[in-house]
Amino acid sequence: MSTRVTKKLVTPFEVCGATGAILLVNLYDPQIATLELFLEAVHRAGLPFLMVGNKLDLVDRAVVQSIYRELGQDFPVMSLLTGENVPNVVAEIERRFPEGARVVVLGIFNSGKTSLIARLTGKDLRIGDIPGTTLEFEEHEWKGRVLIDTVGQVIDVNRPFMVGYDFTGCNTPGEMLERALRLEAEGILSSLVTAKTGFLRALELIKERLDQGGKIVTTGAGASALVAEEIAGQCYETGVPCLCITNNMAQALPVSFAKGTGEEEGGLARFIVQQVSEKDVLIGVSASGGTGFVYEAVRLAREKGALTVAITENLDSPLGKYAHVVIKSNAKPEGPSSTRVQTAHLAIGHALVCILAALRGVSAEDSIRCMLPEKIATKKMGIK
Ligand SMILES: Nc1nc2c(ncn2[C@@H]2O[C@H](COP(=O)(O)OP(=O)(O)O)[C@@H](O)[C@H]2O)c(=O)[nH]1
Ligand SMILES: [Mg+2]
Repeated sequence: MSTRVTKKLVTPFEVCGATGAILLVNLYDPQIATLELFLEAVHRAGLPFLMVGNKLDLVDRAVVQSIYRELGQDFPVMSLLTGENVPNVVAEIERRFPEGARVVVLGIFNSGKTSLIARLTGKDLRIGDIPGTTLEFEEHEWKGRVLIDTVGQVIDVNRPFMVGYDFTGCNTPGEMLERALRLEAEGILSSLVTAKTGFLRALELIKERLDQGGKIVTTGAGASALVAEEIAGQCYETGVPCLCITNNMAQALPVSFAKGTGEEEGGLARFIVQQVSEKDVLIGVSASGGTGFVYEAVRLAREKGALTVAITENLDSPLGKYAHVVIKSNAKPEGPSSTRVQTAHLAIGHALVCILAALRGVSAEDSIRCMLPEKIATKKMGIK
């Protein structure tokens, strides 16, 4: 895996002619696996670099210590929002990278790369919490140096296969199959730690809502729509009242007449929330946490008094921010590959529904009753 990822990252280093790198760590959602790959790439490229933690305002010292432990090193931490320790970090950047340096600013999305460059240069740059706000390399002059802003997800576009699995070293389809299934399984297992607290909390709160007569509504787009449908399907099979509304079938929904059904449609979010009462639970699924109608529906449902649960890989995203409870997967080492994330989300969804069923005392027989095919006598053709 490292070889491919190094290539993925080294290529842009070459393209932008970097002579140094700043690696920003989002202390609130560090995504250690991705950081390790960034680190490895920087080392392989032989670039002098400085790692800096940002968003110190959102975490306590114990979290910082555990990130140090996981990454095997200490580094300065700051908050670009409150300004805490920023002057020291700026001085360190100046010391580490001499005049004439071309410094590439790396880090996952939302770690504050653009915010740091804006802070240093005093420029008014486009900053946002939606993944993909910065999409191109952008150069900014700063005290005789050049700071290069990057995308949180750096991909070697010269490679034919930029999503999915890394088949480096696999010679046969059989080996590829083994690699693929192992990667999928790893994605599920590495989600255990990040998902557990949110999962248990969500379970408890959802059970409460169901006991009080509420229902579950699930939503998502694209592959996450499939996850949302699967959760709803499993709910049905275990006797939990559940509805799934995604943008896939939205053309058939009343909302399509008036408001549109795209991922960015507020009308779709409002339509979903119309079906959610304050007694209900809305589960929003989004790998990135940045799918428009999904996080907006969650925000509105929460306003309405419903319980809102997010299943996402990215805690530091609009969906992560708006949901009462976040079940965070940790399946994605890097890149836009979403196979592992979807698989992990499916596993989390299955676990959620099955554990709920177990806690509510649903027996195998009850469940089979929900699944039994049943024919209903119907009128004969032509008889009115
Ligand atoms: N709480 C908090 N938010 C921050 C901090 N620094 C940046 N942000 C916010 O994080 C989001 C992402 O920032 P941005 O600079 O666009 O990140 P990038 O994707 O790495 O370029 C924005 O909403 C910023 O306002 C910080 O220190 N604390
Ligand atoms: Mg940016």
